[in-house]
Amino acid sequence: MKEQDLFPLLEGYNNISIFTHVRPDGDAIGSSLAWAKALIMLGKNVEIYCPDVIPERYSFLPGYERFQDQFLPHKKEKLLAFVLDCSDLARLEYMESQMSQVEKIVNIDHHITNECFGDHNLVKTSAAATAEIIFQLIQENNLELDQEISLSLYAAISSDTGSFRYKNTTPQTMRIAALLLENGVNPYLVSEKLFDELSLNKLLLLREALYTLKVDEKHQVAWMSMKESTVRKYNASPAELEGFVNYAKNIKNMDIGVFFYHGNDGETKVGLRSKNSDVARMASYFGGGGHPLAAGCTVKGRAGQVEKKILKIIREAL
Ligand SMILES: [Mn+2]
Repeated sequence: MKEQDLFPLLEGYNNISIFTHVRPDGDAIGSSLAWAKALIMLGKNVEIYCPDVIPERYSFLPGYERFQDQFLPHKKEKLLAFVLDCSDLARLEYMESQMSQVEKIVNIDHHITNECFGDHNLVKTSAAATAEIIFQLIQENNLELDQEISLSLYAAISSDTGSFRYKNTTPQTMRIAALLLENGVNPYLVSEKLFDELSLNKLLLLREALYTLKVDEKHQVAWMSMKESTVRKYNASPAELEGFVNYAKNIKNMDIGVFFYHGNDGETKVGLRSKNSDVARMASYFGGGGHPLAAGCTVKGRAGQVEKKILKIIREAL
């Protein structure tokens, strides 16, 4: 699908649903809010769905309160769905099964592992963030790019590029960011909210995580873990663990950082980050995916056993 093909498609629908992935990041949230606002300004009825709680740190984004975690469409209405920033429909967790109520799915994403599950697929792996593709959609179709949309897009791109520091940051990323700044975005507000501000809970959880830090200097892997019960002890949400894996990855002479989150349901969510190795490939052994340098998977089994299994694959792959 090309950007210009979008408009004829939109003309056939008044009701549009936007979906994004579980454990939503800044790109998932910002892209959804920006695209929703653009469609609302076209006169569409738009709902936004995410099978998870939206972290409070994103509450500065206009429309934050619009996210819903239950998809209950009116049966009679013809529905067009946009699925944003999802490499596959399983990322919508329990909402995946409800997608049968949708007439057409448009899949917009930048993950290299994207399965092209949509009726229309706009997948650009060269884009640093899904928000870059949304920006292009808005521009190519001459839609209005107001200050609210600009803020959401800027936050999304800023989030997926680690504040324009990661390898995915391209000259095009900077050109788009420059245009968004010209539209009145305050870059300090975004970096303060996304990167500097810490809740006390997050800091206390980080202290717990750092106690578990282990390193394998030979294989240049460092890992940390946390149990769901620890998160509950602080009355916190697992979303507060976002970014912890980077502390392991960032250690000098380490290549790969791993974070294990052991849920009470016997499932471990594994976050993988790397400086140089393809961790998406490692995650794919366990049915996961992501980007070469940032990936994840979910593995069933006893906590200790899961950790051993994952570390074994990493050591063998290196
Ligand atoms: Mn993204």
